[in-house]
Amino acid sequence: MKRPTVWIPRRLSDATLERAQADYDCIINWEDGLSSADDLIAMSAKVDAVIPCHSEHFSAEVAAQLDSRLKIIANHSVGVDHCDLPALKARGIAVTNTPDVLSDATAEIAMLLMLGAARRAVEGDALVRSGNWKVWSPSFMVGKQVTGARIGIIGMGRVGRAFAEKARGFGMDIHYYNRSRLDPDLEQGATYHDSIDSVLAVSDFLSLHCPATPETTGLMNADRFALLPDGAVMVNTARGALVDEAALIDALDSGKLAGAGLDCFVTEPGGNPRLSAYQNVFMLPHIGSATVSTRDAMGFRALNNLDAFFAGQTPGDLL
Ligand code: 8YV
Repeated sequence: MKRPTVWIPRRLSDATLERAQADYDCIINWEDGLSSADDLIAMSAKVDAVIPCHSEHFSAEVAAQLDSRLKIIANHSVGVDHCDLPALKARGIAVTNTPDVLSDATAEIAMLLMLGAARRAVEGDALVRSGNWKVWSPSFMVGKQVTGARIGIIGMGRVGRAFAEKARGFGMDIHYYNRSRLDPDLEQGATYHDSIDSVLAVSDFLSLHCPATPETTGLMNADRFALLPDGAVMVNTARGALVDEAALIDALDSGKLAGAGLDCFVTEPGGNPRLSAYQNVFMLPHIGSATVSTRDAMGFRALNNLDAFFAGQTPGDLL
């Protein structure tokens, strides 16, 4: 039987590409550039499957124009807000994602951002690096301690729970909002709040871990920032769409927020140039899952889904 043809539009890990090429006829975008909607549509006539990242947008408009040859979109991501699932389903195209395997890497980046924002890492690094560190004083660069502080987590899925585990190790008092309360074995003593507003009121630190959906877009708006304790620190490793960036900047200007740690932005790639002026904002370019072991695990999980699909089975991560 002829091997299925798989399009890999981004430069996945070496181990992933090696395995993909061993098992499939692959078309690999070695240049790693972004693909336009027209590219996605054109490629769909040449391949049976695609392994995209969150950077390839399968909108309803694209879905309607995909060639019927394309049978499965095996995402190399846990988030699938770049895929219009109902539209793809209507076209009979299977869609999978890669949950679990990136939870720890993403939680580590959330921890880094939280500590960096709390302890003024951008400011301190710039001072030493520029050669302008001329004085030291006990009243100098005093930050905010996480130990014993309250952390509010919005979205207690896999990444939210991995982050909670790390925050627990730092002695934080964990509060969370989730659509449904977790079982005690998953909750691990964290305090459940049945509304976002309620968890915000106790969030000395806040970390966002929910998917971007029409319901969560702009979740952190001016009204919500106002509910935080004064001098809170917000971390976002989920999706830029969750935060109204103009409201975030207002909250930084007013001192409502002492700082923020951001791995994702409304505009990606690129970020928000207005935020560059704020040394109390620690920013990274969407690298939450960017570790060698996690990239391999994501690629392998996507390939496992493809293998199951082409073996006539239901892929483990079918959405
Ligand atoms: C990935 C992510 O780097 O998995 C996700 O949803 O946002 C990131 O961790 C990216 O999507 C890779 O495709």
